Amino acid sequence: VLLSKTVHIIDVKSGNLKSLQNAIEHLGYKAIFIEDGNNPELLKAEKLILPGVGNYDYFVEKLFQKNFEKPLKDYINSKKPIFGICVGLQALFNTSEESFNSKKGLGLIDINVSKFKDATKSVPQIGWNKLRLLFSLNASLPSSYDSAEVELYGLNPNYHYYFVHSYAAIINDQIKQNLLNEGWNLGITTYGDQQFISAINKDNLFATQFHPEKSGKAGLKMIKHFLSGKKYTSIPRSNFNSNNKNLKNFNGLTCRIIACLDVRSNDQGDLVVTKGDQYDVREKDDNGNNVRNLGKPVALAEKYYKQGADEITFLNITSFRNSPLRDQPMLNVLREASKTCFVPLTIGGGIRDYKEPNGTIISSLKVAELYFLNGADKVSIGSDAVTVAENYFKNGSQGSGNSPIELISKQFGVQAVVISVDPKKRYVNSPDATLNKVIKTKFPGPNGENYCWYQCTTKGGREYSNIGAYELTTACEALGAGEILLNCIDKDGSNSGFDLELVDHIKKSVSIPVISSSGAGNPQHFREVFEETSVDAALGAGIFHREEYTVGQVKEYLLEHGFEVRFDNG
Ligand code: 1PR
Repeated sequence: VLLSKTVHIIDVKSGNLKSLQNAIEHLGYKAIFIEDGNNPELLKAEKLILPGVGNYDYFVEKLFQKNFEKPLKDYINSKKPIFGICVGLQALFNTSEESFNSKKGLGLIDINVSKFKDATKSVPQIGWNKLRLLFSLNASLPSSYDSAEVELYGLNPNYHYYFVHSYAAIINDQIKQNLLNEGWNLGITTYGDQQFISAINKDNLFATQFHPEKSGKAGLKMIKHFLSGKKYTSIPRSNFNSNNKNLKNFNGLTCRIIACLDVRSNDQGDLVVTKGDQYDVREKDDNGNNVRNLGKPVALAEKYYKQGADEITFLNITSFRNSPLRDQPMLNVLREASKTCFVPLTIGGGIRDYKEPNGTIISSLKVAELYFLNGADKVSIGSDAVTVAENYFKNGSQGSGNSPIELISKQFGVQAVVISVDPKKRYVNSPDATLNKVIKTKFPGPNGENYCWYQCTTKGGREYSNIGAYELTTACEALGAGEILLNCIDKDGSNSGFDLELVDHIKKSVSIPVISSSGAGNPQHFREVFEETSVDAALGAGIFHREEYTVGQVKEYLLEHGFEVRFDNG
C-alpha cells in the first residue's frame, strides 16, 4: 500500500476504534495503529488521527504514559496533517473539568473543557446536531469563494453530525473572536443555551468534537476530504437553502430514530432477528414451537442504516443462558455490521460478570471491552442493572464502586453505558400502596385503579424485582449510566403507540437522555412521543421488520409535521 494511502491512528484503548478503521478502509486507505509514542513507525506517518472515546482522564493519562506527548508535538510542528476526534479534540486544549486530578491536556490551544449544564437539556448530548463554520481572516480561502459557501474538509453546515459527550469547549463570543483573530477556523454548535467548539482548524491541525466515523455519509465525506487534503471546497449548489430554520428540534438535536434488532439463536442454532409480543418471541400459529425468524442481523442492520436509521441497537435476548465470551456469533455480527453501518451501534444482553465453568471470573468490564473492540459504541445493561440498583438502595444510596455501571463508565465514559429497562405496569388504588414512586394514570386498571407504578423485571421479563423503573433509573444515573433505553412489556409488539405516561415518568427521574421503546406501530406514534413528552429518541422494531414502514418514511412523516430529522447525505 502506498504511503499516501496509509493512515496512522493513535490507539490508547479508550473505546471503539474499529469503526474508524472500517471508515478508513471503506475509503480505500490502510489504517496502522500506534500504541506507543516510542514506536518508530510513528515517524513514518504522513497522516495521523488522534481518536479519543470515553473518559478524558483515562485518555490523557494513557497518552502521557505511552510517551505520546513529545512525538505528537513534533509531528504537529512538522506541519503534516493531524485530525483529532472527540476527546482527541479535547486533549489539544489545556484541561478539562472531567479531570478529577486536574490532568493537563496537550495545551496547544488556550481553552478549558467544561461540563454542559443539565437544567434545561439532557446531558450527555447524544444525537445529531449541526455546525456553523467561521473562518479566520487569515484563512486562505480561494478568492472566488464567499465564506458562506465554503466547506471545511467537506464539513457542511446543512448536514447533521453525530455527537456524544457531556463535556465540551463551551465558549462565548469573546473567546470565539480571540480564536478567529489567532488564525483558527471554527465550527460552532449550539446545544440548548450553550455554544461550543465542534470543529477547529489551523494549518495542518484539525479536530472535531463529533464522530465523523459515526455520522453516515456526511461523516465519510469529511474523512475523505481530510485524507485527500481537500481543505476548502464550495458547498454543492443543491445544498443551498435546504436549511429550514422553522423546524422543531430538541436543543439543536434532530428527532433521533433507532432501529432495534432482538437477536437470538433459533432452534436450529442460527442467529436470527426475532420479535415478540410482550416479550414472547414464539410463533403463535404453530403452538409456540418456533422462534419467529425475521431475518439475519447483519443484513437487516445494513438495510436500516441505508433507510436512514440514526442508530442501531442489537439486543442479545438469550444472553443470560450462556457466556458472551464464547458467544462468537454475536461478536461477528458486530464486526460485520460495523463495516457497513456508519452510525452508532449499541449492544445489549449479557453485560455482567461471569463465572466460567473452570471457576475463572470474567468481569463485565472485560465483556464490554470485547464488544467495544469489535465495533460497539455503547453497551446496554438490563438484568444486572436491576441487581446493582437494588444493592445501591440497600447500601443507603451508595455504589459499591465495583458494579458494571461504575467500572465501564469510568473507563469508557458515561456515554457508553445504556440501561435497558424492562418494566411492567402495576395498578394500585392509592399512591401509598407501594414504596415505589407512583403516578396517577389516565387509563384506569381493570378494577378501576387510578394509580400505577412500573415494576422492574429481569431476564427478559421472567423475574420481578421489588423496585420500580423510576427508582432503577435514578440509581443508575447516580452510578454513571449515560442513557436509558426504556422498553415496556405491556406495550412491546402491540403497535398501539409508546406508553407516554411511562416516558414522562422516567424523564422526570433523570437528566440523561431517554429513548422510548415498545409499541411503535406507525409514524404517528413517533410524532406523538416527540410532541407530547420530552423524550430524546424513539426506537422501533416490529414496525420496521414487518416492513410496514421504513425508517425513511417515519422521518419523512416527522419532517412533514415540522420536526427536524437527519437524512443521510454527503
Ligand atoms: O438482561 O442485560 O442480559 O439484557 C437482555 C436484553 O434483552 C434487555 O435489553 C431486554 O430488554 C432484552 N430482552 C430480553 N428478552 C426479550 C424478549 O423479547 N423476550 N427483548 C428482550 C426486549 C424489547 C425491545 C423491543 C421493543 C420494541 N425487546 O427490544 O425491540 O419493545 O418493539 P416494538 O417496536 O416491536 O414494539 P440483559
